[in-house]
Amino acid sequence: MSEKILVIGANGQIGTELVAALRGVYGIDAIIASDIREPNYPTSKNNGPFEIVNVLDDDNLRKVFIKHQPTQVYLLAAILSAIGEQKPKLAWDLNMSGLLHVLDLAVEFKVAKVFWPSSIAVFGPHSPQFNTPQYCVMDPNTVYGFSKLAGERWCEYYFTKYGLDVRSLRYPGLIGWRANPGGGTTDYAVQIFHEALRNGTYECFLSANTALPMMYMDDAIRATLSLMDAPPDKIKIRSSYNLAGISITPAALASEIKKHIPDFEISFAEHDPRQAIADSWPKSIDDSAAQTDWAWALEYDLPKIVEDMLKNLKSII
Ligand code: AKB
Repeated sequence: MSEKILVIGANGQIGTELVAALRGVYGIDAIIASDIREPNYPTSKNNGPFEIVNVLDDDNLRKVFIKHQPTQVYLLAAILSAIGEQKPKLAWDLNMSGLLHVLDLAVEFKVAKVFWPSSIAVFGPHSPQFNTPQYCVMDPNTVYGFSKLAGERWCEYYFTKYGLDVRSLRYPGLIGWRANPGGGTTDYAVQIFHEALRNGTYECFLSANTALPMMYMDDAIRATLSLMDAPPDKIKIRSSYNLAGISITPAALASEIKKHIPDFEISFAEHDPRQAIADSWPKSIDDSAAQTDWAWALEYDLPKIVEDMLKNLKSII
């Protein structure tokens, strides 16, 4: 069967990279990129079919499904943790209604596979902080976090009730050079590279020893494609899989950057609201279920991430 893959939220940090990766696998015309705005990162690889899509507008979304009859849908449009706290109702509405619109249309149009990203934000202050297991107490206290947790329950429900093949990953903070993150708590881990190269200094909004699970974008894209390629019987978890990455603090990231830019200086802001969000999240994650079920294996450690980020960013900054 020839694939038609609709990527909703294609202009974001993940979408930009995912569209390029999918076009590399399936061909340019098989991937329909879509977003609420025209693309921000018009790289040559990303040029191809594009639609303006507002996931809150059911009619608009339906027209795109009718026109392209997608065989797979990746729904990436979301409001992240930090912006979600500034616009709680909008974050809930976009993250929840957007998902439900897509799940309903996917059932109606008999879409073969759906991908929807969850996050480490589904965990909360009473979840185990170290090596956080797949199943444990979950009491997220951000709108983003509990919208993702509710979304996971909906995904599992659509799989069980309607047989929809929906798959999901709990992404850690993602570090990539091709596109910037927008409005998350882990954004510092991308900003730090830009500022180190531009100014040689960076004021971090999280404290020096705030450990969070982080992953290089190349690993995140590979995880996404291998989850989506796995035979359905290998996908034992239909809510969302833990994905660990590596546990990184701002201090450790800065000291690795200093190995390449010896004059780089980091300072730390006091009283940033994102600190409380970071403190409520796990410091490290157990992703043994992903390793067992669909053979997940991480490639990028901290030195490799820093080397690759600096090499690539230098060529575009
Ligand atoms: C955020 O910081 O909000 C996101 C996430 C961890 O899901 N990057």
